[in-house]
Amino acid sequence: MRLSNYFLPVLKETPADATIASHRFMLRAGMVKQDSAGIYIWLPLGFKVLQKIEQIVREEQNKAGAVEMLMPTIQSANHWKETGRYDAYGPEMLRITDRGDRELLYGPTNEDMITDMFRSYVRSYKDLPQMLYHSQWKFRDERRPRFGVMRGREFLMKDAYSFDIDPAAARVSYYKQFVAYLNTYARMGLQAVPMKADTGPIGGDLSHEFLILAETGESEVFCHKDLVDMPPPGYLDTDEAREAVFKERTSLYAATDEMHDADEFAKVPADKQLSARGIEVGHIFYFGDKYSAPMNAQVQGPDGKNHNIMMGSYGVGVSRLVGGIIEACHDENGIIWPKSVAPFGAGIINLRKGDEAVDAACEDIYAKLSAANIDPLYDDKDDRGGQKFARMDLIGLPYQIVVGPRGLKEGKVEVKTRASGEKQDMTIEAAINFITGEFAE
Ligand code: 5CA
Repeated sequence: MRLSNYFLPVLKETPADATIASHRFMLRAGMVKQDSAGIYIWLPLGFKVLQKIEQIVREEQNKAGAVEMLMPTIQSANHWKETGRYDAYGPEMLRITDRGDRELLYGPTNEDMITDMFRSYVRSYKDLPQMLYHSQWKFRDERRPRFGVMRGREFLMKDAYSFDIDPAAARVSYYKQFVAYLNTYARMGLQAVPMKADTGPIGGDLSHEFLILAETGESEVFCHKDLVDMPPPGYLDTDEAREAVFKERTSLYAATDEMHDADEFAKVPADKQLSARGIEVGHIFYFGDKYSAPMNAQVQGPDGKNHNIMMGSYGVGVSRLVGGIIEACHDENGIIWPKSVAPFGAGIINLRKGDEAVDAACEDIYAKLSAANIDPLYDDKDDRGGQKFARMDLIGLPYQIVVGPRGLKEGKVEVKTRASGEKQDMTIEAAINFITGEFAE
């Protein structure tokens, strides 16, 4: 992409109402624009990152055996009345009436709808287990939308739902998602710690939140330090292996403030006690027949009798993660994207537009990085060098290639690694090889 053709409305001033780094940088880097409280327009740069995160989540869900679908944003109130959640959900739910006075709502989650869908097709245990998911916009009329996309009113969530014949089989599904979550966040450069959690309005008795540690996190968390250093499990192909990972991670103390037990925490060796703040980037629930029982969603078992379907649901805060990753990865100059979610792989800075040799070198680099699928952003604007450097640091692409007349005379360009700040002079060929090599890892 050539910056002269792109829509990147970078702001010089720090917006006054943005108190945390991710919110400030998302506004300044032209990633989002607030349209009304907690509702954002995703500008091209922000939308690209959102899609990359969604794609990583999708690939890991598919590996876990979940099948993608799409449910609507607008739901009939009838599903929610049947499960008893219509009144229970309270003012967070945006309730809508259509022209025929039918009650609708903008979905805050989809347990009720998917249980209704599922019961209308599936009758036998032979059709189980099943795991379905979608990424879809949700609406929750939060009392205090804040921190930009971190606590929005409209937000993108990946929600998956599992359907099993009995509680033992349902736990197998839960473990699949548990492992998939650890791998999902690791691919985004994040260390997410699973913590025992309250089930809230979703319900159920087994639940974990996945939190990344950050000073600006909304939740207070307590955990065993070792959990923060454990590597992701990677792809596991047996139920036993997944259960072992679940047991390993949950044997160490980790809880959010609602579930915190000071006496249990005191048993953790003092030098391993970590109390910190965290951002909840995912939440998984096993809730058995909480929805299938009132909805009469049953299948015939091997015993010939009808059984309530045992269910779980599994949410990832896709749009929240854009902010969460920035909280974890930034410095005073701007964002430092992990390679896997960076909106462009590298930036090319032309320091002397109109200079024939510099323009030609930039075009050459642009063509070669594009051909290597690095998806470069070429700053071909007329601005001053200082402005270009500041803008490129702010938007946080992993690598920058700076092309100026002086270096070119010696056949060199400068390659900057955004994360370390390290600068190296190289030939164009070496610069292309270096960057493509970094992405091949
Ligand atoms: N139905 C279940 C799981 S599918 C559910 O709704 N879980 S949840 O309420 O915990 O939401 C799942 C994830 O969505 C949360 O972990 C969080 O990362 C994200 N999320 C929740 N509320 C918001 C919000 N207001 N703004 C941005 N992200 C949110």
